[in-house]
Amino acid sequence: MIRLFDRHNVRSVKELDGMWSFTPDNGSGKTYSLPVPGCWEQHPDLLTYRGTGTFTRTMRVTKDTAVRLVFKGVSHTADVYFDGQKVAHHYNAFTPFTAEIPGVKAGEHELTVKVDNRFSEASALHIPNDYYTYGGITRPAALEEIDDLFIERVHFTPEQTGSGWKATVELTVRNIGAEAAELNAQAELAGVTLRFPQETVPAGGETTVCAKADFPDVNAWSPDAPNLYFLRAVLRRGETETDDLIERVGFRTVSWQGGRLCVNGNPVFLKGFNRHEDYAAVGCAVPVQLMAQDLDLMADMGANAVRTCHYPNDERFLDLCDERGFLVWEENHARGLKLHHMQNPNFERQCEDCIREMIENHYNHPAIVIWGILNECASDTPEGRVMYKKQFEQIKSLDVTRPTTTATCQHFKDLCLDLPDVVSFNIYSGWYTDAPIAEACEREIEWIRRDGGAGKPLIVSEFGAAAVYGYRDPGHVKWSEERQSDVLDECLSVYMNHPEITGTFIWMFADCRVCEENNWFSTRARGHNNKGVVDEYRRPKIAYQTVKNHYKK
Ligand code: ADA
Repeated sequence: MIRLFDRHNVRSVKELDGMWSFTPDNGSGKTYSLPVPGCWEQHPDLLTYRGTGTFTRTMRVTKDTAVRLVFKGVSHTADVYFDGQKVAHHYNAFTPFTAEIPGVKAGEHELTVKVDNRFSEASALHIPNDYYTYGGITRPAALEEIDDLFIERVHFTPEQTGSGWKATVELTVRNIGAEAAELNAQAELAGVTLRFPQETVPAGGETTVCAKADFPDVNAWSPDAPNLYFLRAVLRRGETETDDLIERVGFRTVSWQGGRLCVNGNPVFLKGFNRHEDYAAVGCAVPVQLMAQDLDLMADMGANAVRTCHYPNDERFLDLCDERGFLVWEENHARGLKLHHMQNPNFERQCEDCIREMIENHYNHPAIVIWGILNECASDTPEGRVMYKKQFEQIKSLDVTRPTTTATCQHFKDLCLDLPDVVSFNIYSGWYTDAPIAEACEREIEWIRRDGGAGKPLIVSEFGAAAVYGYRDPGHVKWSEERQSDVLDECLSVYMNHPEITGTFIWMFADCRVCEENNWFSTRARGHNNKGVVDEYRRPKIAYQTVKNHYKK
């Protein structure tokens, strides 16, 4: 299942989920049958395989047509071949990509995806880290049969007026044919028809057209009432519908003023969790039933927000958040990069691609209320500041309707606090330092206000403590469930009652696997980051109830 709703009535879509053949380049000479979506680490021979390999399958095209291959995530580098011809190259496990092929004949065709999950200079963002970089076609894939003129994307921007809502719909149409084509498009939303200006789309080019309308009678989307509407854009030739795209949207605004984050003008306090896409046995290829369970567990504890640390998430998870009114901080892919990592010659381009792919694809999710970048990177250096600034500017060039942020750990030396709309800080009082939690928080906020963050909403984006599931200790020593619970109890009492804080994101929801390389093994018992309030099987630790006592209030 690629999304939680049908995206087309006209365009034919066949999901490529199922068993593919996989040959790793590990000299074993073996070929496996592996699931897509899936991580190859689920196979006993490949539990720790870091390398390259080739996925293949055949697929049937039903008529002579153009086709579009959709990959929602391949970890981490993909080279895609259609009948032996290279049609796409893509880097980054966490963003979708497509390949369009005109003039395909009806019948059987071969699809080959070469996948690489190695660490090297070619990969600036996937490095040995405090989460695992898996291998495989880890998110769904699909084969679409398309007209040469097709809808690339639709962006919906709502605006609150005195009496109701207005919206702007931008439609981007691509022409992969050999001749210019006339664009004749309209969209339906909440009983209103939006007509787009007629334009000519050049051969091999794309055109964006725009339409606006009033929606006096719709119900707003909010955390308490997550009302969603289908927006269906259609292309026509004469009376015939030649292509369509369905989005699911919500009428809501996000604003940030007076030190608060507001949805539809109403201040919200974000009771959040940091969540990695990771689950025992299935790795990062988390099936939708487990995504739903994660949200059920978070909601059971009283949370209303989730941070997609440290990369863009599977769209089905975002769909679930839209449906449940869960507020999302989504961020680009970068964790703990030092200046020398940021000076990798591929860094800027790979970040730019990631930000563009994230925003273009996720723009319509009402649940997303913050865009984040560069968690705990070199924001304490002048060179780093230039890169932070550029990335914030890129976000604003793609979306002015949401605030930006970055989670800093450069306490008292960050040079970027003036750049984002919301200031967020990661602070591990009670775990990495024994500083009294309230005092450390006060010092931090005083510094933020002084050094560029005055007047901005403030979020504690990470705090917590590790506990090995099942390890109980009457002395509440570090690594025990009791100690984790004590730390979270005190942190939540302080942060949630602080008048200047507008959100708390617990580090973290569930334990996740980490890389062994780069010495992570020495501080990460069991090869896991153990700061989850549930373990990697979602078994609750003592802290589960503690968090509930605070978030459910
Ligand atoms: C950081 C980082 C997280 C995680 C955490 C920890 O703040 O942003 O990814 O590594 O620390 O567990 O120490």
